[in-house]
Amino acid sequence: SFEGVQTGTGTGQYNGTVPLGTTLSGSTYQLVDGDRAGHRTYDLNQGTSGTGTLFTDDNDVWGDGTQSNRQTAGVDVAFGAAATWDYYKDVYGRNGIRNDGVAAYSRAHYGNNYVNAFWSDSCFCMTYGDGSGNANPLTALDVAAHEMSHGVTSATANLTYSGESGGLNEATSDIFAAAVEFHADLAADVPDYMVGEKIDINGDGTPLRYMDEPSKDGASRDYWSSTLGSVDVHYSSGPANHFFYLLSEGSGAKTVNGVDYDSPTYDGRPVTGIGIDNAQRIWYRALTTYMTSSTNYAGARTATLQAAADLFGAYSPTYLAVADAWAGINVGQ
Ligand code: ASN
Ligand code: ZN
Repeated sequence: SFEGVQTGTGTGQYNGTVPLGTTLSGSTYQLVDGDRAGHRTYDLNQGTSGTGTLFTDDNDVWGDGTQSNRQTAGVDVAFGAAATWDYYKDVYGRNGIRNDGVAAYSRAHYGNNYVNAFWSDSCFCMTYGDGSGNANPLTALDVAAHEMSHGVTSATANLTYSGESGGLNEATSDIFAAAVEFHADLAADVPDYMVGEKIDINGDGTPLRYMDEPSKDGASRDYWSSTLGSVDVHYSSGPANHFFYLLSEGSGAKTVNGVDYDSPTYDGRPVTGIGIDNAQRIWYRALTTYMTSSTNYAGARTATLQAAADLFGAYSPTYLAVADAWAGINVGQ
């Protein structure tokens, strides 16, 4: 074969067997995605700084689905970055996290027993731990999409990471994590309205967060209240995640892709869903056009109504559904 952009094949722990953008340099394939601005994926080899070593391979067949194969985590995070890049490109015409055509990079195998993943503006990179016992890596598609979307939020509304704006920042990452799952539509990771359902972070098979009824995690809020800004941003995200679920699928009992949801509303009044395709467009336009660093829940309502008016018309059924979904979480009723 020729030097340059290649399409490899990888088997991840969570994503199944997926195509990978790779680059052939001499006789060695590198996990460098030439189709997506050269996004690079590194093996930190349990280190906690620098970039470790670039993942390389001699036959462009990567990972085997087991965590003991070091490439497996690399496959999942490289695919997650590619799927998220493609989501923003395909749905919004966004050319990378900053819309400047520049790729971030990914680092897998961070530290030991590190049960988290994170985005960093300073390195413009994503980092993934291997989880408890280095056996449950935080490398699933929704985790990658969540972290990469923190970069998009930083580059756009730049929602301050505390108080109500912090909850909206976290919710934005959860919303696009779900949207990326639906866009990628993997057989191995069937799209859902849960976050972290593949990584068994609680050790009992439950997800990290639920969007239909966030309080099912035992900590997240379902509804806005005046004390919302004083809880951790991963819990004050709950009402906005709940808004997004209500707007997408509507209130009450519903089965989506085999998962049963039962989403309540604050005052018991029903909300009719508009579908996730329209709901995600409204959130994206609100985030990138109207929200600012200090936007709170009331401001997010205004921003999404403006976005819905732009996209679907003021007082259109879609616009009115946005108002109903905010009322469903006790905002602006
Ligand atoms: N995984 C977490 C998040 O993206 C990391 C953090 O709390 N900063 O929110
Ligand atoms: Zn986050």
